Amino acid sequence: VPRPLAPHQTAFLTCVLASGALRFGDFELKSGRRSPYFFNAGLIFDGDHVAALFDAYADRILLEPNLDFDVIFGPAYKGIPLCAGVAAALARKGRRVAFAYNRKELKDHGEGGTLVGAPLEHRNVLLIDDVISAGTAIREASTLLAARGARLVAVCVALDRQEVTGGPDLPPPDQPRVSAVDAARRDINAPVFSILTLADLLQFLEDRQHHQDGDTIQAVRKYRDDYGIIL
Ligand code: OMP
Repeated sequence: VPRPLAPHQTAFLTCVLASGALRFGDFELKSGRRSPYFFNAGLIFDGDHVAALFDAYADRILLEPNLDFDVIFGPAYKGIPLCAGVAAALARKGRRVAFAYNRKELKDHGEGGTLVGAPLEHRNVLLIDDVISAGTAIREASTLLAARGARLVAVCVALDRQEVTGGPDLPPPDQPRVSAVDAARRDINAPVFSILTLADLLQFLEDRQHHQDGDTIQAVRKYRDDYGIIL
């Protein structure tokens, strides 16, 4: 049953399409899968687009019930502007939280650590990231947080690609499909939620079919059928 997209989802889609961060074509993913769509959050660099992106994260986070966190953590590099921007957007909406991020390179002088921003030990932390496919990126970030004594409360990503576990080969038809997000959720022991899922994206493309060419929609549908969790 199709459900209408929420205002923050429509705002996010408008932003990622206008900025060119969401593209259709032929892309190779980290997993080796070839995808007809790709979300590159690094292409959202205009002030108005990035403001819309931060607001969309903040609105989605505020929709999540019983989310008890005091720090937003953004893994380097793309998570660095994200955690600051989303913390600022949340403050404007009346929710005050701190932010922190990591450095990828080790510093042997100055502040001496690989973390910048709010202290994480014994703090309730919300991890934010751009995309989840296989869950590798959020597993790595969760390991880093655990090493710092942080309590990971939840993960918020912009786009959940809703993929099955496994590599580039098509999942064997005779075996049950395992959702990569569910597997990651179990490993990190925290819920994962998103601004937009692949199902939402497909619904949006289908609803405004006169704007999007039919071949693109077909290709995204085929990708969902090939590598998606059963919806
Ligand atoms: P996983 O680590 O497999 O969950 O994939 C997430 C990462 O894949 C992102 O942080 C990106 O580095 C990259 N990625 C995108 O940025 N956009 C996409 O649409 C797909 C991927 C990807 O390679 O799967």
